[in-house]
Amino acid sequence: MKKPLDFSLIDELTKRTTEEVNKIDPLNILVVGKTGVGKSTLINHLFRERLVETGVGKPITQHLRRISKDGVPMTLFDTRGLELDASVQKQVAEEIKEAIENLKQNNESLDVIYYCLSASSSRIEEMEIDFIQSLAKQAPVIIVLTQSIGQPAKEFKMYIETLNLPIYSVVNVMAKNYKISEDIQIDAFGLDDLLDQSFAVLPENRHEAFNNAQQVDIERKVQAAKSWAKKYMVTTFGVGFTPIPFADATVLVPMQLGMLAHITAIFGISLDKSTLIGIIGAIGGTGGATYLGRTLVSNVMKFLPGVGTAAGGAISGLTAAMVTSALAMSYIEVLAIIATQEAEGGELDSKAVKRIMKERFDMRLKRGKDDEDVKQIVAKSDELSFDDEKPKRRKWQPLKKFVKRNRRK
Ligand SMILES: Nc1nc2c(ncn2[C@@H]2O[C@H](COP(=O)(O)OP(=O)(O)O)[C@@H](O)[C@H]2O)c(=O)[nH]1
Ligand SMILES: [Mg+2]
Repeated sequence: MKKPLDFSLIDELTKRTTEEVNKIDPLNILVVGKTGVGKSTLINHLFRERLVETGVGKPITQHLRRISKDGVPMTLFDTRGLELDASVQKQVAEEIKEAIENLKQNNESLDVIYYCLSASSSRIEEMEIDFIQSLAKQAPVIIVLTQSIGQPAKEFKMYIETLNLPIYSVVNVMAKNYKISEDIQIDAFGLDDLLDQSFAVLPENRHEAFNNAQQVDIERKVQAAKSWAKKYMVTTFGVGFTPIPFADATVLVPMQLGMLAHITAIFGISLDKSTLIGIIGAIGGTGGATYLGRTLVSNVMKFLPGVGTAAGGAISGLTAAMVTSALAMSYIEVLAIIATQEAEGGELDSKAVKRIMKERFDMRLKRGKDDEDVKQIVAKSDELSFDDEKPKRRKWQPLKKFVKRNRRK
């Protein structure tokens, strides 16, 4: 009889990813603007997963809706009714004030306000000017000129800048390709600019959440994840790393899972089970930690035949760093491919994901010490070893204990 498939590693990875995302300081964004200006379109293109449709939208007051989604460390507040008469507008303003008070009571804050004006109308009312002025007292305001087309939109931006409003900036945006006729279209633009302005205005401790939620600059996600992963490997496999006998190599697997979970959270992507099965399957299978650990080790021996004998049957810090780095870097590259495809609205081919993961992983293992990322990790680790070693040594204790505790009997 066939053994039932064991997906415990995948479940563990998913669970730990959720824990990692929950550790990120969440972000609160208010999106203001009249109905039809393009708030929903903006949100759906700036952030991943088409939040407006797939997120949980809760009306918190008559004109304010709170949108959030598990796995995305961000809450959006969407307004409605601003196009109605003055009394409704006043009410919207009151409700926003109330919502901000509530956030404060929960030790949260409103981090940025996107005030949307349609560039095609090229008009800003007295009431909106007053409203922007009062909002600016609550949080930094970026004015987003939606559906911006050509010179008139640029001129509208310049006009608003002359008003000397207490805002952070004005940005021209076309969030989604705009079809004028069968063969003429205006390509989407400006979201990258809005992203830059947002990072610039957000406090440092909100950058991680914002980078997780955005889908405009995938390279930025890649850089953040890679940079964390390299630091992690330096501290884990650097000075003081105790070589682990091959037979005990499976103790690396829980650590590596923790690393992948952290990477997934920094990157900001939701992976369904089948995609994860493809990725983990590509590097050695999902059949539990022991199996994966052994496969990883036999992979090392296959690609780096010298390693086994030279290290005396043990995995040195360098070898551990090589395997783990190959795992981390190829994982991040695959996430980038998936995220790009998702942002473009394409379908994900899980077979291709599996193939790419395997290709990248094998390629990095083959490069071994010559891999650029491994070189950086080694260099950084050498730097550390010249420092005062005593306090650093203490850092390795947890890993040593961990290895001991998990050593197979
Ligand atoms: N092509 C294109 N259409 C847009 C854009 N922004 C808004 N629209 C269109 O304008 C209409 C209203 O947009 P919506 O996002 O629902 O506005 P909201 O009421 O402010 O949320 C929809 O038909 C959108 O497709 C854009 O950047 N590009
Ligand atoms: Mg809407």
